[in-house]
Amino acid sequence: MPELPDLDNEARAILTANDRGGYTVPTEGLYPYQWNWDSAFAAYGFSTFDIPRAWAEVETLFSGQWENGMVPHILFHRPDTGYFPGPDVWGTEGQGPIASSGISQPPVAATFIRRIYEADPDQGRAHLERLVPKIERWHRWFMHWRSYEYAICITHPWESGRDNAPDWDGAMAAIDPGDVGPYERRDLGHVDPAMRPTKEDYDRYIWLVQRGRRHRWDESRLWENRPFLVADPTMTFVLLRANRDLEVLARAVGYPDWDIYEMTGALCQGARFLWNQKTRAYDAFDVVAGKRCHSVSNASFLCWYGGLDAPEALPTYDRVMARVPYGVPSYDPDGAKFDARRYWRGPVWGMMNLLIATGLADQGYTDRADALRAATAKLIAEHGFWEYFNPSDGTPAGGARFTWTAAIWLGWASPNAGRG
Ligand code: 2M8
Repeated sequence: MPELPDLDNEARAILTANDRGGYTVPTEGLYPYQWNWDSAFAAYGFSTFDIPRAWAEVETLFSGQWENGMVPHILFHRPDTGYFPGPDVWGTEGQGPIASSGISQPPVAATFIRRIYEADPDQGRAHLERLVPKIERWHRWFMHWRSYEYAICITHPWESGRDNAPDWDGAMAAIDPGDVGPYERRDLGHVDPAMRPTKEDYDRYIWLVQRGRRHRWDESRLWENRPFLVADPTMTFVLLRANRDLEVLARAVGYPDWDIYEMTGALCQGARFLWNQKTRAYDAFDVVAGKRCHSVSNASFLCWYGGLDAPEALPTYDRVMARVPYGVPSYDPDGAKFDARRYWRGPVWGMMNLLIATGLADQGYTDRADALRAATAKLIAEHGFWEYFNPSDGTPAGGARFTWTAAIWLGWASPNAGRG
């Protein structure tokens, strides 16, 4: 195992190497653009050694905000043929100031902006004054266009960030992508197909993009007869926490807006709606089919991060963690769909671990939070800064030299980091 201080240097070198000037790509080759939540993690990583660069990252992210308040999940700053689907497929021209996708991603940004701000409030103030109204408009967009029973929904699996999670299997199976037409995937040129979503998944991903494009990404038109609408624990808990952080940021710059507080209250109600008494875990809800998805995932354990004390979810967490040496698996190892290598259907993701451990620590479940931090540090120290890992034996998977893995090392997992 390399000396830990070397890993700090390596993590900083990864962020610097993935820096494309004002924004950071998740990894060279596989993901050549700016992704929304990756970028917030990148900013968090940069804030441990270069605060101005951290602010530049989030400023660039919000420079892509649409007129309607949405902050897209990908900003296509510079053309790159190595990724599919690119801007030509999304067809969002005229919607935003920068070529982009037509959907969003979990809004972790406000939470990391708060951390960057608190690291140096004087330096951050001017940035906050610009960013707070933009964050508020984005959060409001979720409440307006993505809310069901005050839980936050996704309209495309890519919107959740947990692309091929079993949560969406039922909703995806109900889509007939027969008329999707031919297309060429690029991800399989970078990564072993056993670690990526299947063709059945991709047909539906692209079919949903084509539908958005046909409706010119007009949310009111898209809302009618939605073929895919699932209330997502990731979105709901992440927005709940982000909105509480927005309250703090708004107060810091004297931006009083009672709607922000109302959103928090509504989201608390939405969070409770996601509890599944059968699986004894917080769960996704398929709005189109009108039923719970019965999926125990790593997003189920974001309840504490969302601010719920949720002791009712601890036994399920303990059961899942006892099944693998490297938690938190992205899907229940006791579930029939568990696949230790395939992306969001089993592998462990360091950035999700940071969020889960942050919540556990907040709620006073300190032993579990410390154990998760130690396990994540061990995984990275033994295997490197990979995109995700096999939870059964730690084998690395996906892209190498990955931005968010390096970022969470610097901010949290490294023995030299402040507590996350
Ligand atoms: C993955 O998603 C993209 C599509 O957005 C892909 O597979 O092409 C997900 O892991 C997502 O959460 C992440 O933001 C993105 C970039 O790291 O990759």
